Amino acid sequence: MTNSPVPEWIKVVNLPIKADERGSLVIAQSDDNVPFLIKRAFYIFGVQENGSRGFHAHKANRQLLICIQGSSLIKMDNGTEKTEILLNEPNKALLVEPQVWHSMEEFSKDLIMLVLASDKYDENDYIRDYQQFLEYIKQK
Ligand code: T46
Repeated sequence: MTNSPVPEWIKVVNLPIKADERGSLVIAQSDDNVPFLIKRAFYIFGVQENGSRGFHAHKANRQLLICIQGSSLIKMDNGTEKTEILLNEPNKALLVEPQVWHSMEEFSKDLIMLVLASDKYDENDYIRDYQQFLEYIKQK
């Protein structure tokens, strides 16, 4: 599944890299390669090998996930279809849209995952129960 074609409801963005003898620089810019205004950034590190996080959906918040170091298999479920994308390049970004149940799994030990978000943190934006998620999207 990991290398199968990306379904149309999933967007993978290859962020531009500027590389020279000093090293590499990757650019993420609102309304350019990030399709929302970035209001928040957070990152995840110090994970257990093969560990996982997430297992929720957002009501409105949009996010771009980037494994700037290491790798993780991102599993997504829109209530009808499920898919998974391996993030394993520091410039490969995955757009996780609202109302998509997602989990980040199979962490490499050296993982550093950067997340750019369209909204400030609001716990009321989270749906953390899968049955409630299915009910929520049915009402939409
Ligand atoms: C997501 C995936 C990709 C805050 O107080 N502010 C924040 O901005 C964030 C992101 C989290 N928190 C608190 C909420 C929890 O008490 O930090 C704790 C850990 O958050 P959570 O269990 O939601 O972490 P993950 O890794 O399961 O999910 C995170 C994001 O929360 C979520 O939006 O989509 O990364």
